[in-house]
Amino acid sequence: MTITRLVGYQVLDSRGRPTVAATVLLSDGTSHTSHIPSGASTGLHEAKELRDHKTPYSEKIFNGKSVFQACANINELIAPKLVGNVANLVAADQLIKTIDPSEDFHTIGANASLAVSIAVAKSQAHTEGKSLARFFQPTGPLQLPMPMVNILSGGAHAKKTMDIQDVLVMAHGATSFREAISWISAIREIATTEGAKLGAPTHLIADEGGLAIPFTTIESACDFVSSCITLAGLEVGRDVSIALDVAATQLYIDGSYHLPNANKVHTKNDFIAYMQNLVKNQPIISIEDPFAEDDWDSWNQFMTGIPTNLQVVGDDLYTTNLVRLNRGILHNSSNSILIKPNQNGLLTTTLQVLKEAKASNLRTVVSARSGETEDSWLADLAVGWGAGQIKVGSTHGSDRTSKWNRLLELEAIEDCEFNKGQPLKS
Ligand code: 2PG
Ligand code: MG
Repeated sequence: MTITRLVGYQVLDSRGRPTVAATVLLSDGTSHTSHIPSGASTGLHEAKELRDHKTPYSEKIFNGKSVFQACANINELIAPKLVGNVANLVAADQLIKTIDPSEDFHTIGANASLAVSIAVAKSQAHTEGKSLARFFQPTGPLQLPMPMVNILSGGAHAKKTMDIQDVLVMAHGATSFREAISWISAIREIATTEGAKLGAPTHLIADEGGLAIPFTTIESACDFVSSCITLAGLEVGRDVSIALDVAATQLYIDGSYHLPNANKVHTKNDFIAYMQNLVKNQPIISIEDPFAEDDWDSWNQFMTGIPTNLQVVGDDLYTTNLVRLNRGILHNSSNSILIKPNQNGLLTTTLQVLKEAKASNLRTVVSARSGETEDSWLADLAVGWGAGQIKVGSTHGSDRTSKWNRLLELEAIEDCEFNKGQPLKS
C-alpha cells in the first residue's frame, strides 16, 4: 500500500503535557497513528526529545514543553520524502537517518523520528494483513511477556515520597498472563486499602498509576508490599516477588548517593554494600538502575557479589543504545536491559539492541515511560519481539491498562505461551 499522506501533530500525554502524534494515510483509505511517550527520569544518553523551549515555536502556554517543531519536522522534512512510497519500516527508518544523521536525533527530535517509524510499521503491518505483533513474528506461538507492575511510586514520579522510583511486583508463580495480572490487581487494591490505614492519600495516584505512599526507607516500602502480597492469599517468593527501580541517577550527587527520606548519604562503596544486603534480605528478584548512569565501576562490583539469578536491569545505564550495551556486556555490568524505543529513536535500531542483548544472554524488559498515552503499540512490540518481560507502570489509568488489555487480547485470540522463563534468585 502506498503512503498518500503523513501528518505530524501535537496531542496530550497522561501527564497532560504535549507529545507527538503521527498519522500515515494509505492508498486504501485507511489511517495508522502513533503516539509517543515521554520520560521524567530521563537518562543523559537518551536520544533527544525535541521540545519547543529550544525552537522558534517556543510559546508561553505550555511553558516551552510544546512539540510543534518536532511535528513541523515530520510535516516539512519527512513527509515530502515518504509520500508516494510503499509503506515499509526498514526503508522509512533509513530515510529518517539520512534526514537526521546525528546519533541522538537532536536535529529533528527522537519524538518525531519514532512517531514516523511506528506509524509506518503499523501501516506495513496493515498492508500485510497482520497485527503489529504478527508483523514482527509472523508464525509460531507468540510469547507473552512476564509483567513487572508498579505498586508504589516515589522519586521523580511522585514528588519523592520515597527515595527510590518504583516498588513493583512480578507474579512469577502465575501460569498465564491473565492470572498474573489478576493477582497483581488484587495486590494493588489491597495496597490502596492498607495504605489508607496508614493515613496515606490513596485516592491520589502517581505518574504511572502507582500509590505515592510516603516511606522513609526502602526496606519499609518492601515490607509493606510483601504484606499486601500475603493479604492477597499469595506466597511471597513462591508466587510473587518484588522488583525495584532505584533510578539511582536521580540520587547521585557529586560522587555520593543521597537518600533524603532515609536521611543518609552513602559513598559509592557503602552504597554497593547497602544494595547487596538489600537484595539478600528482601524478596527482590529484579533491581533496575541500582547505580547512576555513568558509575560503571559500581555496577561491575555489584555484579560480583549478588545472589544467583538476581536480575540486574540497566535502564539509564544503557538508554537502549547499542554502543553502551556492548560496553556493559564487555564489563559484566548487568544481566538484563530495559528496552525503551523512545530512548533510541527508531524501531529497527531498537530491535537491533534487543537482539544483541538476547544474543549475549541478557534478559530483556520492554518498558513504557512515565508519560504515556492510550496507544498500545508497546504491547505488540514486546510480544512480536519476544521480550521476556514488560513494564508499563501500575494497573490504574488507561495509559497503562491499554497495554495490559492489549496483552490480554492477544492471549485471548492468538496462539500464545506465557513467558515464565525467569529463574528465581538463590
Ligand atoms: C523508568 C521509567 C518508567 P521514566 O525509569 O524505568 O518507569 O521512568 O519514563 O520517567 O524514565
Ligand atoms: Mg528506570
